[in-house]
Amino acid sequence: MKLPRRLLTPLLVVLSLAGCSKPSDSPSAPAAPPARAAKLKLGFLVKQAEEPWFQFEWKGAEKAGAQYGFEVIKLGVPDGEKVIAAIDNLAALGAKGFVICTPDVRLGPAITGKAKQAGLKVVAVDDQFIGADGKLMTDVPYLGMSASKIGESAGDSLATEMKRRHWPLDEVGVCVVTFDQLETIHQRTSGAVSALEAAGVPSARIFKTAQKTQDVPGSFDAATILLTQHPEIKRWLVCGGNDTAVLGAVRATEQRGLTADTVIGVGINGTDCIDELRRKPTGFFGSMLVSAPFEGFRTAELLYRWAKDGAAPPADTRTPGILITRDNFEQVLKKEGILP
Ligand code: FCA
Repeated sequence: MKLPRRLLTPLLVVLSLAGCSKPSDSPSAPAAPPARAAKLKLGFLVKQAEEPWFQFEWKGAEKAGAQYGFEVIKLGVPDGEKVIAAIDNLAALGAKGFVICTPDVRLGPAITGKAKQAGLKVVAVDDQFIGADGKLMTDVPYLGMSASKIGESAGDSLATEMKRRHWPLDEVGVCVVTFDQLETIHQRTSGAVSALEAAGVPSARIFKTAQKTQDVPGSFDAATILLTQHPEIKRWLVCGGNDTAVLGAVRATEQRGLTADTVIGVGINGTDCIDELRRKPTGFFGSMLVSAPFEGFRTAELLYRWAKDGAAPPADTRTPGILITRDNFEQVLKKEGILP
């Protein structure tokens, strides 16, 4: 009879413990069963462990681990030193590779060099490495969102909601919170801008403002500078590279007395705005949801097959996004396995 692995594992543990505890009962006793093969270990390193997006990626990776029988070592790596230390740790633990969303894409060559030395395979998730020549390192398997398309959908959603509310275009400004050092974020915000222009918003009313740090305070500060420069604008559309970029900007509009009636913000990720969408309407109208659990599952699965069977992952995999708003988020997030 073939026992499911779930049942077999505790049984083997019990058998091997029994074997160990009575080694000399009888010289003719059968040898203890061979020790259970150690699980293959894979790292999953993320730049911002505090961001729900990355916690959901970890959940997805652990689901893959449970399904295939490998161990996921989750590590937060907020800076370059932590990345290098994490790779050393993984090597010492006998891991076979890691998935990483790096804290700085320019660390690409250092990460791949160090991983090679340690015999670890690398898959990049979300933020694609930049090589010494300043170009994307397309030789490292990468999985991330379809950034331009998702940005365009965010821009389309803003334009649609603005038109539904019959906002006069000459009262509207667009606040675009950027973080151009990341190509994926650059593509998202550029996509949003193109869609807004295509929907008739004049380029002269579209204003970019750069985050210094990729978090709510970073975008709050960036947006505050912009809002201060344009006191004449009474209605704002807000977009940015992810949910935190839009959340910070919406908080900045509130600081200046603007409300859900005069601000429409659409984020990207869909994981970092759940509490916000549960609140009474705010200027944060919705978000382009991308499946973080799927990204975590798939990258871990690809790395596992590579480490175990030598099956190299595809060079570039992209994931889609869909709009969530206060009307549908509970239902969609449940369907995606993000809410229980
Ligand atoms: C980048 C952003 C994250 C998330 C991810 C898919 O790493 O910083 O918030 O959007 O891409």
